[in-house]
Amino acid sequence: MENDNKIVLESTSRNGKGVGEGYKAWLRYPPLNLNQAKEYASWCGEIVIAASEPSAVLKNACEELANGIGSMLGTAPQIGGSGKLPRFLRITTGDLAELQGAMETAELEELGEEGYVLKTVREPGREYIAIAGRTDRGALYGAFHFLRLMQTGQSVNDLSVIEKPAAKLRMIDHWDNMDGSIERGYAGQSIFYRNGKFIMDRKRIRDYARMMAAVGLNAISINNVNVHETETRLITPELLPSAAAAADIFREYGVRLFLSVNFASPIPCGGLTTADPLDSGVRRFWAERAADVYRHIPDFGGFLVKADSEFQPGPFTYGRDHADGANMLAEALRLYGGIVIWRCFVYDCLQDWRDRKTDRARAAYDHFRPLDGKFADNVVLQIKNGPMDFQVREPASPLFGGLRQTNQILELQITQEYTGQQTHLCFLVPQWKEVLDFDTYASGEGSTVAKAATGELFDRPLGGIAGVSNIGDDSNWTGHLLAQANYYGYGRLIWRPELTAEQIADEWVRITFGLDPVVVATICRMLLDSWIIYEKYTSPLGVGWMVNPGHHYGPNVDGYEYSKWGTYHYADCRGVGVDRTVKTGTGYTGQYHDEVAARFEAIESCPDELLLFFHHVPYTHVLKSGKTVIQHIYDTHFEGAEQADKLVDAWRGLQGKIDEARYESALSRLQEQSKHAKEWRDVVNSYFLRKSGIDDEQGRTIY
Ligand code: GCV
Repeated sequence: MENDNKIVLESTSRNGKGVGEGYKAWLRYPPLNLNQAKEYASWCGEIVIAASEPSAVLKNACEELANGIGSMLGTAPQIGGSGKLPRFLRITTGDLAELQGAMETAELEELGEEGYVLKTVREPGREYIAIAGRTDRGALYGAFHFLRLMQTGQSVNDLSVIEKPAAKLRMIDHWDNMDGSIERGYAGQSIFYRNGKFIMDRKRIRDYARMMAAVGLNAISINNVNVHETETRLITPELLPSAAAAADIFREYGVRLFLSVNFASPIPCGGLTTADPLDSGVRRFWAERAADVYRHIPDFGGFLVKADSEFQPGPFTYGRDHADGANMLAEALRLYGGIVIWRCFVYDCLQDWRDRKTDRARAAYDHFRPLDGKFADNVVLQIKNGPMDFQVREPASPLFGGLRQTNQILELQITQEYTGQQTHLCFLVPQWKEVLDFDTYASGEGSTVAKAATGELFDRPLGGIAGVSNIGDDSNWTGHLLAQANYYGYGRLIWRPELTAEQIADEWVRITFGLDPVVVATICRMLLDSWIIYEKYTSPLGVGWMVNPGHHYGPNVDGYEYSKWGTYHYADCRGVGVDRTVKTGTGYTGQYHDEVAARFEAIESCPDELLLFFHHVPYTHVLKSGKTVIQHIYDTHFEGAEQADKLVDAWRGLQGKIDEARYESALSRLQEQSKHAKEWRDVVNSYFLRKSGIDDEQGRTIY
């Protein structure tokens, strides 16, 4: 096989904003030390391809291996040899018959379309490491797994690995607009668009596709769910060729392309006067658009839809419900194997504070639970992890476990809208793990969100996880260098939800910064502590918000309290928190299954960290920790700001152990965080001192 696809991972960005190691992210492959290199070199002289007509995906798998190994060992293996060396790598796809006997047959049968095997096979006269998948995508993921072992310094002499992803759909949602901006983006501008057009920076998109494949992601939606005028035309002949060109790049790394669509498209794009889902002209419009999309992108994934949410159009305008809307689109896509991903982020965003019964947290469940069983088989409901909106701490959405006959996808937010906007360090994997492990009790104990989202719990044909991207055209992709860990960690976690946050952090740090034990230990600690540190100096005890409306950065305790968007904490001189109990509040706790409902309903059993999410309590209420609510607020805010300071010190301790550009770039973000954490501390503490009139027991400075 020719090296016709040679990958050169240059450290450049389209706008020339920077060059550096940051661009290479988890595809850095720096030279390895001699000891490690020796072991790997004995296996890596040759890559034998056991496939007669290697697909583009398989060719890329080989290229990744060759380039990664070449960069780490100094010599690239020969691709497409015939196994003349006593040891070699053998990449293969197909029925895996050759591994039967060496591996359990039942396990091999379970591999599915994307699983793979890494196996050291010893035969008389030759030894090889088999990197094998049923499909070329499986082999690609296997190739990246092999590289990961080398990157993290693990032995490959006796491999016997079988892996397959937990979730079928492992998706990234971009909130990129075609003018180049990114809604809730904190890492520069879009890598796809500028001034209403596709940029088609093939190299950057290709590098991005490689990064996705390396962490096992297989689907991408490339435009914002708030679909504006230009983006509405993405499904028309004017823009489809460009979308198809992007799809061509992603396809070669096993990633399917989706588009967010405007529910009202039939009006601006079809010249119709209505977008009523039951109107025959509207149905015809969508059928024609679907046919056209598939002419351009034969493996198109489907439509992602935000409807009747935050002023986006939807079926409500025509007196129809979400099932009518979603099923109409599903019918148009069905013929081609496409799906509709319909978002459940639907709520009344113009609430009135006098109305203590309306509760935004209830909204998704109230809208969608009654429709369970009414959606077509190729519709998937996309549900945000919590009932509100990606706050630093929320309980899991009761829709998980509430929908039994409906496909569902969990939506996480990788971009740090409410968690420090990539200026603050906030490693989100521990938060996501709590979500995935949350027990809904829908079918008794062990009915986790992970099982609900992957379709396992109710044996649904479709399921998965989607994450809102934190990527932009910044030279290091994520703005804050350490925010790369969130993207990486997202991919790894949703492939294998049983991985621990510690394992993922450790892996990312080794891949990104090398194996120096001090570097590994220091950065792992920083990452693993960071979510709790951020939580400490921001909004307390699960109450959320307290940010500046609009851009959502920085403290503003009453920012939403007196705004028409109505997202409340109800702090007054007596107490704080939202009563969401069935007994005296909004009744939200009743949306959970009994075991969970009972735990949240009673103050005694409600976990401290969610107390103010579920209950309105006096400042003198004593937490399980033994502290009063007010003292907890003061203590955590002082501690959090202090710990943010210590993050800077910890990073400074690594000077000289990390290349200067990456060291300096992360340092400046950490310094900014430390300054800003003090602002949070002071604003929140002063607010609650004045509201409650209760002094800090330790007499610290509160303005
Ligand atoms: C894309 C929040 C964000 C919006 C986002 C919305 C959504 O409200 O602030 O920017 O819009 O969630 O998820 O649709």
